[in-house]
Amino acid sequence: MTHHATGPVVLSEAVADALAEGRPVVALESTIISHGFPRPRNLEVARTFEQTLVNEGVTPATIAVIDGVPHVGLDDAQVERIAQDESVIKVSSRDLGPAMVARATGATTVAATALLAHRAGLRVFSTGGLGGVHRGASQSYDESADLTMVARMPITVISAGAKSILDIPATLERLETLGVTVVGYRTKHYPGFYLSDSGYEIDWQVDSAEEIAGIMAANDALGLENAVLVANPLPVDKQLDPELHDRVLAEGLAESEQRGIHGKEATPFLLAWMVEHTQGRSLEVNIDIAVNNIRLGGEIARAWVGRSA
Ligand code: PSU
Ligand code: MN
Repeated sequence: MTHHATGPVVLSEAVADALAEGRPVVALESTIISHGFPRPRNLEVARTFEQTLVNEGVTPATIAVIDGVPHVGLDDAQVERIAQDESVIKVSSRDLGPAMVARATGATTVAATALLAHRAGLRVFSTGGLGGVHRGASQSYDESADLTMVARMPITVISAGAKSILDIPATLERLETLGVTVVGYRTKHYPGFYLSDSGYEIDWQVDSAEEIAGIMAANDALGLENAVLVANPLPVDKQLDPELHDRVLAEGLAESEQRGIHGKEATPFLLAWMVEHTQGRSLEVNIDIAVNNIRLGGEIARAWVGRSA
């Protein structure tokens, strides 16, 4: 593969060409692949994510650190490695420097992906659920670096809200403090990841990809450098059964507290707990969430390049 470097960041040929020709590109993170979904299903899922974009004429840019080099756009062998190699580490933005020096291979979180996507010149990034403030954070101080990073990166991030394993109202308060633009796609109800509605309201509703591209342009024109967070709920008939969700999540939170799970293990532990104790139903919902966000990301990326054309 021909490589195109922007500083230390290497772009795949497909991504570099799409950018040069003004075609739409959507960034995808890789922690969701390595640490969010169980093996071996995660490889099929990673391919589905990319194919969803390709089918709509959008270039996927899956982002990861391979042997110490940050890559924007992976080839098949690199996607396989992220999905299959158990030694792949979880890399947040603060881990990028050490991972590069150690020549490590790591999957990037929302924080690290947003940073690398921005450095590569991408404007749209789809994920499943954003990291946020963990429950009990007033004691543990556990708050995802996703929040502070999206406050600093002018990129549009499509998610189904913050993961319901988190403290949602606290996360919304932090997003407000940090000056992150939050809009609901066709709703004012902030979604709850596995659930279509977290029970909390947001101020702005947008109804089209064009409207979102307009908000991006308006923020740019003002010199704002924060992300636009697009909260995209799953349709109610596709959400996880709320009763099952609440029960299994409560058990998982108690278990993680008892085992003293913390730091970067907290989110993967709770996601895996949900998969195991919902007999895999949370996994199917998580895939639907991500695909739904990737589709919308594709539409927004198209609207964005359409504006500047
Ligand atoms: N969304 C998913 N599954 C995931 C994640 C997001 O559907 O596994 C990952 C993202 O990479 C996000 C990370 O950045 O969880 C948050 O981890 P932490 O809470 O440790 O910051
Ligand atoms: Mn954390």
